[in-house]
Amino acid sequence: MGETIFSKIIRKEIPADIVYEGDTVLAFRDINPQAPVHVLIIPKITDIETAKDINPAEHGQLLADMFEAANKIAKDLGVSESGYRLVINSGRDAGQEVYHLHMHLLGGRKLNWPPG
Ligand code: D5M
Repeated sequence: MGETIFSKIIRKEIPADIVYEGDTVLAFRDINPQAPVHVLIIPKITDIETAKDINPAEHGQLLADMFEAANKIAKDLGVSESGYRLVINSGRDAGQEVYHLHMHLLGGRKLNWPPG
């Protein structure tokens, strides 16, 4: 269950520009960047397809790990002070393309609101 292109990145079967790796979380640059800094932060487990599949009782530590990674990446890539956006596209109307939970970290330019 949950086999996507991101599973192959986790298994290092296809290349990715990895900026962070922990026991539970992997982060790599988006192949189609929408900002100077555009990183995808993903759980290494593959059974959370989208945000609605998150079970806080089961996944609480994993979510904390994802935010810990985001904070570190933002610092490492120089956007922690200027600001950045964390986005989870969930489902069809949000334009989710890859059904493996992922958080976008976008920064390095002034971001518009509301998003398109
Ligand atoms: O975003 C899915 C994102 O995943 C989209 O911005 C492109 C990115 N993507 C797809 N394949 C790759 C690979 N192979 N490397 C890096 N980034 C990739 P969504 O929120 O589902 O719309």
